[in-house]
Amino acid sequence: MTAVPALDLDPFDDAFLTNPYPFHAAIRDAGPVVRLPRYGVYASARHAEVARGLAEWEIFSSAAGVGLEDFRRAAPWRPPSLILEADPPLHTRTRTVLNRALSAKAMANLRDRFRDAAEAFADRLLARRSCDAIHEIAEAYPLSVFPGAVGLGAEGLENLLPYGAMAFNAFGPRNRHFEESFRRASEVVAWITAQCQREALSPEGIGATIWGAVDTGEISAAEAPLLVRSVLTAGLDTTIIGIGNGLFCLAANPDEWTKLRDNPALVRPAFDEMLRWESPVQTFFRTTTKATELGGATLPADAKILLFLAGANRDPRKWADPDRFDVTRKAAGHAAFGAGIHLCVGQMLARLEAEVIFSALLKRFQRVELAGEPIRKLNNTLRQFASLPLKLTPA
Ligand code: HEM
Ligand code: OVM
Repeated sequence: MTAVPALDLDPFDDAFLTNPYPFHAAIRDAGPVVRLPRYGVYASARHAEVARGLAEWEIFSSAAGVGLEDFRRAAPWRPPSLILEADPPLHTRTRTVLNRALSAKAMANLRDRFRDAAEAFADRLLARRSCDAIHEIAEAYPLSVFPGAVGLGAEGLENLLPYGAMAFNAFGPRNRHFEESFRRASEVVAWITAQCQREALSPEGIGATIWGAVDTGEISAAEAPLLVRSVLTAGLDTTIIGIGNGLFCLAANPDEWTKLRDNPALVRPAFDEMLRWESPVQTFFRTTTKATELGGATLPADAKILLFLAGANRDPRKWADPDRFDVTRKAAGHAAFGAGIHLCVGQMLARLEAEVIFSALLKRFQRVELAGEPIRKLNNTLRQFASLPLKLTPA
């Protein structure tokens, strides 16, 4: 039995978060599974092992949290998610409810509204020759449709992004990024908690559908607000970043923009390539329920393992020319939405937003180019930009 290689790396320091790809390569090349002694955890950045970690929920549990902290050793910063941070049978029951709230049928009901909003939004951009793609497109469009779809009112929406930043930083260590996002935690958490109550939500919408499952006896009145909280935590930053990173992919690869203009049917599959190439959610942890073998390594019980979704997405053992962004690539099998029983339950909503906003922009603009240096915003889990200056050329 060969020893598991130990690497003296901090996956949450600024050098790693700023440009993770050389570090992913080093981790993959060191072995299928490595140890990170700095945190006392195992890690993998290879597609095969990440896929196994995501698939085998009975061995790689989510119930001790999908961040660095083991919930059984230290109290989590908020009551655990009843879906993300749960195993069957609890997960099966809550997943059924969110599957319904975010189903194909629910998305079909949102589609016209989301498309009309994207078209009107892109029309207003037509007057512009430059913009900051993060604030003016990637944040502005989802913020104009998502809160209403959940059933939120118009007030206090400025709390949504700070809450998402906290939640995703909290999957990592209590470093500077964590502390900074938690500065105004008490007001932000209080606002989010209030919006999860039945009375705060409009009678139609994703939030109301979740509360409807209390009336059918599928979940309790204590569980409903936590499932609304899951949608508010996971449903906004992720799509904003998917769209922002996608615009970066296209601005940095102008031929790919042209290919999409020539073949609009590629827009939906191209979103998968954007997520593969510049994954919004970079990592999640699992916790072993018993001693197990993974990639030739023997992991003990109760061990945390860091799964680099974004490393799996650029593993040359899985992808030809992985660092190339190619809208015609078959990117199915990427890990950006996870895999297995926790596979992103909101992915149809994310795909809907991406399809209608990219289609609206592609119709109207001949070219989008980088007009300045993009600035990154560091988060322990999310890979994103603070600002992305674009030059816009109308068609
Ligand atoms: C699960 C990524 C959009 C709600 C996940 C997971 C990933 C992910 C990687 C798996 C977590 C795990 O295995 O531990 C993304 C990305 C998105 C996105 C990249 C956008 C591009 C959304 C949206 C919603 C949402 C729009 C809600 C409206 C959830 C929830 C889970 C989840 C509730 C937990 C599912 C479960 O544990 O069964 N997402 N997500 N996500 N996502 Fe998404
Ligand atoms: C949740 C949750 C939180 C963050 C992310 C996520 C990506 C889900 O509260 O259930 O999925």
